[in-house]
Amino acid sequence: MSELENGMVTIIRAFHKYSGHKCKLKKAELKELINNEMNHFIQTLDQLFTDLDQNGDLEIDFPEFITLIAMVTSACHELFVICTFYSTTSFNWTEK
Ligand SMILES: [Ca+2]
Repeated sequence: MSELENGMVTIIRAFHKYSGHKCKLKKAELKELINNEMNHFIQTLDQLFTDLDQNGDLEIDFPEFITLIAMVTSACHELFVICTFYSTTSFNWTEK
């Protein structure tokens, strides 16, 4: 498998590691997943859980979970692009 395909499998495995056979994450399970697997990217949970739970069943199914992964990956990509830009230019933070 390619590196990208391996990444997709890793996301699926992480979801099922915490959701188990029911394929849905309760808030405590999502908190455990974030604390153990994404603690460098996500610090708060309460509002995030409400925003992710699109159907309001107080659980996070895989489509709702993959929305979280897409949002965090997109934010990381934007940060990566900004960091790459500033590390490859002679930008001076003290210039006005
Ligand atoms: Ca839900």
